[in-house]
Amino acid sequence: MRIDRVELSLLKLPYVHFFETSLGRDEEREFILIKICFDGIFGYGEVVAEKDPSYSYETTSTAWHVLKDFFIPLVFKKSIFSPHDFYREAKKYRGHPMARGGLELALWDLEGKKKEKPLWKIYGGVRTEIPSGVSVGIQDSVSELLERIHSFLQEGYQRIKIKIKPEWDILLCQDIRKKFPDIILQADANGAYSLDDKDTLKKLDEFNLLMLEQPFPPYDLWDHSRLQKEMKTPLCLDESILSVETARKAYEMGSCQIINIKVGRVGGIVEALKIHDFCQEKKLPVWCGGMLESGIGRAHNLHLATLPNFKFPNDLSASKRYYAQDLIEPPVEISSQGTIKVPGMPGIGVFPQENRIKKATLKKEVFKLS
Ligand code: OSB
Ligand code: MG
Repeated sequence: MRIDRVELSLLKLPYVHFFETSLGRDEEREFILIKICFDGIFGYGEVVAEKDPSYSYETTSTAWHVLKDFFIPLVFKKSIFSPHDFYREAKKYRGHPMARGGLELALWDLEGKKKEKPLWKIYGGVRTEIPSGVSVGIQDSVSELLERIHSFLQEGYQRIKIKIKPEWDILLCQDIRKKFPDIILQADANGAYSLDDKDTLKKLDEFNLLMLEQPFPPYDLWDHSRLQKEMKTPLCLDESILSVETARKAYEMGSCQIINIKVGRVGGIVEALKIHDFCQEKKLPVWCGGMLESGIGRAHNLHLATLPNFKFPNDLSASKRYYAQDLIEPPVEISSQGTIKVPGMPGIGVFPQENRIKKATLKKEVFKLS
């Protein structure tokens, strides 16, 4: 039996509230969904590349191109095709982790459905509820941000992550700590600073942050290690960690004390598991980051976050935090304790709603076994 059909769809979903980071403001998300068909079973994956090359160099257009011309032809080549086969075969191409990661996710969903097991059991997960945090973007005013934090805390989120950038950092943390002295708080700069800002960044030590995420640009492990030596607050790397190899270098250089694992950024589950295992061995805790995914990508993330070395609340929030109507049923919901239940059905364990997908689709292309 062979994989006989792969569908790529470009979707657009409006956010319920704009999302702003040091990289800019977005009102909607454009992303690619992948559906793989095999023997009457369907596997779904989500490509987290965005419309613009700001968080990463990848875009929805580059991902479409490399999927169509390079990665999809690989899955038609062999009769049995597991996610591990794909990981191995796709290694002959460089880069484009989000494109390859999205396709690998669809293969994992298929694998879980073939084996009639939820993915978390296949990955070796150890929990069925995931501690949930929320990432709160930059707002038009401090008071609006404080209000949003208040309402997310009411909903049960265990920790708040704020986005910072030069001039939206120290005073902001002072205001937040004045109003919420004891909450679990962390900050993410998405690479907005440089070593010239060292004195400002060191002032963040006053605010008892759980961690400071990605102060410097992605390709800057060395400067992160210099900063970490002078800061008490643990640094966490997001954009910088592209593979288990970069994780090892970051560890050896002392560039961070915590790693944010995003499946898309590292090119799929196989690589994410390697990073998880390496970090566990080195006693470097990890947590699961998000890219404002639809419920399909979010469900995949939930399964990954069941692994034992995921030690902090994750950027895994309820469907309604992002979208008025998610693409899946049931929607992702948060409990009053700030946790999310891991879906128990086979594969990703949630049901993509084809009518909603169709409504959000801008373009679609179907590839068949020839
Ligand atoms: O840096 O973690 C980030 C969203 C898009 C791109 C980068 C990041 C984020 C988030 C949101 O912080 C995380 C989420 O809730 O999905
Ligand atoms: Mg981040």
